[in-house]
Amino acid sequence: MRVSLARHGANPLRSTSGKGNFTLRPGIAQPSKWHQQRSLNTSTSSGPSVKDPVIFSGIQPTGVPHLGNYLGALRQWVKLQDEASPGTKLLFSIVDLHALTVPQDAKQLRAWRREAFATLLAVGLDPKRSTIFYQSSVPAHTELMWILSTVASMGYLSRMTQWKSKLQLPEDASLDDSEARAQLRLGLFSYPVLQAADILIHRATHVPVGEDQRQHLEFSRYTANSFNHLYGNIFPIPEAHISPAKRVMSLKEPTSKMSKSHPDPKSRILLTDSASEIQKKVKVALTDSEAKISYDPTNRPGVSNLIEILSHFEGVSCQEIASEYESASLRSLKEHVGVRIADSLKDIRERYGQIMGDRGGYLDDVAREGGEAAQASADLTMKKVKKAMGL
Ligand code: AQP
Repeated sequence: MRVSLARHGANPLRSTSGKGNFTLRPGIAQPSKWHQQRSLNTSTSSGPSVKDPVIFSGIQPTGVPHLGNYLGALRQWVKLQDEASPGTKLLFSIVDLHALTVPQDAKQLRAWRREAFATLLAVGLDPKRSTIFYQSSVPAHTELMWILSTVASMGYLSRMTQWKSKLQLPEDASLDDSEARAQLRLGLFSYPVLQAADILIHRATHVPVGEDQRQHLEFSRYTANSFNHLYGNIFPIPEAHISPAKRVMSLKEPTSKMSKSHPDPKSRILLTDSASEIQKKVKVALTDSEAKISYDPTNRPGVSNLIEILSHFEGVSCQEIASEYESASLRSLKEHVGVRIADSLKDIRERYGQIMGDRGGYLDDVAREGGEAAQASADLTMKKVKKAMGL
C-alpha cells in the first residue's frame, strides 16, 4: 500500500513556492570521485546467483547522527539511491533493537528514533525509491536472528571487538575473564548475529558502511556461508561497500572515531548543529602547537582529521589541501573547515527542521509504509529459510 501524502497535508520535502510541486533534492557538494558511476557487481563467489543488487544498511538511534555517520554512511546511501539502476532494491533501517544492547531511557529512545528517521529523509533518502523503516517494526529480523544463532560461531563472536569496547575492556579480553563475564549481556554479545539477520533477511548483496563495521560484515558473510553450507544456497554473500570517508575522527580525541555516545558533545558535529555551533566546535577542536599545516595522520591526528573532513567535502586530496594551507595559520584552516561544513549541511538542517515540524503525520506514514514493504521483503526470505529447514 502506498500512502498518499496529499491526504496528510503538505509533504515537508515538497516546494511550497507555488512554482509547481517538485521534490527538493539535497544540494550537497560531493567529491568528484564519487560521481564516477560504478555498477554494483552481483556475482559473488558463493551463494545463489542474483539478478539485481539489493542494498541494505542501518543506523542506530543512539543520538542525532553526526558528521561521521554522514560522511561514512548516509551520504553514500543517498548516492547509491540516486545512481541505482531501476531493478536495484534499497532498504535503510533505523536499527532500534541494536540500540538496546546498552541500557536506554524509553523516552529518550523514542525521541532518538524519530530524530534518526527524520535525518535519513533530510539527507535525501527518498521513500519513493528506498524502503526506510524501523527494525523493530519487522519481527522477521529477530526471527531470523534466532535461526542464525543456531549456526553462528561462539568462538568468532568472542573475538569480535564491539562488546569489549562498549564495556571498556581491553581488546584481548575473552570470555575466560571473570570481569568480562560479569558485565557482558547476551544481547551485546550476540549483536553481530542480529546484524547478520538484518542484512540476510533482505538477501542483501551490498552493505554500505563505515570502516568500523567491516568486522561485522565479515561475520555476516561467514554466517551466511555456514547457513548455506548446511541448508542450501539461500543467502547471497553480502559485500561491504566502504565509504571513502572510512573513519571520521573525534574533534576532541582525534585518535578515536567520532561517536554519538562520546560524553563530550564538542567531540562531534551533529547534522542538526547551526552554522555558529559548527564553527565553534571546529575552533576548539584538539590540534597541536606546530606552526605549519601538514597532513600526517600518525603524528598530527587533529590537524589531519580537519584536512580529511575538508577533502571529503571539496573532492581534493589531503596532500593538496595541506600544501595549499602550508603557510597559513591553523586558525584560518579551522575557519575554512567550519564554514565549509556549515554550508554543506545547511540544506540538511533546514529539511530536518521542516520534517520534525510537520504536523500532518508525514514521518509516521513513511515509517508505516516502509515497515510494510520491509516485512513483505522479509517474508519472502523467511519462506525460503523455513522450507529449507523443514519448518
Ligand atoms: N566516525 C565515523 N566515521 C565514519 N563512519 C562512521 N559511522 C559511525 N561513526 C563513523 C558509520 O555510520 C553508520 C551508522 O553507525 P551506527 O550509528 O549504527 O553505529 P556506530 O558505528 O556505533 O556509530 P556511533 O556514532 O559510534 O554510535 P554509538 O556511539 O552509539 O556507538 C555505520 O555504517 C558506521 O560505520
